Amino acid sequence: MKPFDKPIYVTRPILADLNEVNQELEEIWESQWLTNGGAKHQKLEEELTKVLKVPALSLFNNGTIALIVAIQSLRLSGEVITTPFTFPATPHVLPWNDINPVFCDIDENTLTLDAEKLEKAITPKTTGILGVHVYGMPCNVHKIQEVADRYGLRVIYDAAHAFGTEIDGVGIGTFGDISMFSFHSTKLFHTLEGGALTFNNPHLKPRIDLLKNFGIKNEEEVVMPGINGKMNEVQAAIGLLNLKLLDGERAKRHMIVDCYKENLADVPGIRVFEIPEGIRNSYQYFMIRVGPEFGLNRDEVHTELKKYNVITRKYFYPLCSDYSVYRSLPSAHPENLPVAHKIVKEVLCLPLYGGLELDSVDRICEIIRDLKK
Ligand code: T4K
Repeated sequence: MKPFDKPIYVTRPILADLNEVNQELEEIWESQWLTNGGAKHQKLEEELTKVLKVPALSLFNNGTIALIVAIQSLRLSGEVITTPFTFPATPHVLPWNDINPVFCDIDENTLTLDAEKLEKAITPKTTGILGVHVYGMPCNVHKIQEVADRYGLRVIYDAAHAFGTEIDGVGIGTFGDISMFSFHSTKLFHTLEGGALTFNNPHLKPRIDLLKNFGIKNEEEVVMPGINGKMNEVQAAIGLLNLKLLDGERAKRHMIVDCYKENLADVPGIRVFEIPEGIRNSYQYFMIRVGPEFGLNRDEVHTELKKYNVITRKYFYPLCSDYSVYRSLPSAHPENLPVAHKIVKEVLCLPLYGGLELDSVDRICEIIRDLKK
């Protein structure tokens, strides 16, 4: 099998028609209103509230700042329980709020927080739970809420990968107190860089909007120590254009995922990530697990595929609990996180984006099957 002529990356962004982008830019230039809650920003907030099926939403310049603000807005302190199997941004937002992360193990099937192990991690200092819908797979939201209610804890979800994920038709951004979505260029829906918070309690919006704008209430009053988390008009305009491409992109990714599943179903040692019934997939990543029966381990598959110009990613290796900044925390001890330690050696994200030809997917699968021989 010949290598691909050009690298096949794990993802590629959707790109709006340049003429339409120029038209949007002309409107922005004409208005001379570039940021600070302009018309495009307002329109995108309205549109996304509908698309994500949430009661309220606030846009941000990126997902990480949004998550920092989410924690500020609920006044969390002390300790917050989170998952080690995620992108660095998730635990990092805690020390930025002077909070200690407490790592809890993950569930073997969903790879999200193991809700059954949460209670063991709660101490008198715990104020919240920060779950991650990793690869767009929902956390066990009902059980997590039940534990949170029993102990009076707040629940925040990192839904960076979960744009469009739904549980029985209910938008994923409606669970818990606040959810954060990332609109980074690598995401199914993007605004170049960007993000949003969604929440059920409409009273949170004024506080969140103040926090993302330096705490400025009016020309003469600054009422809280806010930050600059504002999305600008160019980002919002790109978002409005990308919304038009969303359904098409989802449909193409759906076909690609089906093609991978069909091709890899009977390869011993390769396990695909199954989305349970009732869950609408976000099609953000296509992850496989490479088990011992495959013969080659995950790292070897990653290296071999690179020789064919297939650039896969080991999201999310290493575990956050293994970063030098967190390693010494008692909860970061590998004995506390056996499932996460096993999973993180097996996961591999294969290329997934609408522009990927089905022929290329077939070829990638053939390369994987050949590696097995
Ligand atoms: N929470 C979770 C669970 C997250 O996954 C993330 C972000 C966040 C929070 C924070 O949200 P933001 O603050 O970012 O809104 C990428 C993204 O930069 C990051 O946003 C994302 N998660 C993470 C999973 O992936 P890298 O370091 O893997 O990116 P990079 O530059 O290696 O890009 C990956 C591939 O994407 C490239 O090989 C090619 C392609 N690509 C990338 C970019 C930037 C393009 O084709 N075009 C592009 O412009 O982190």
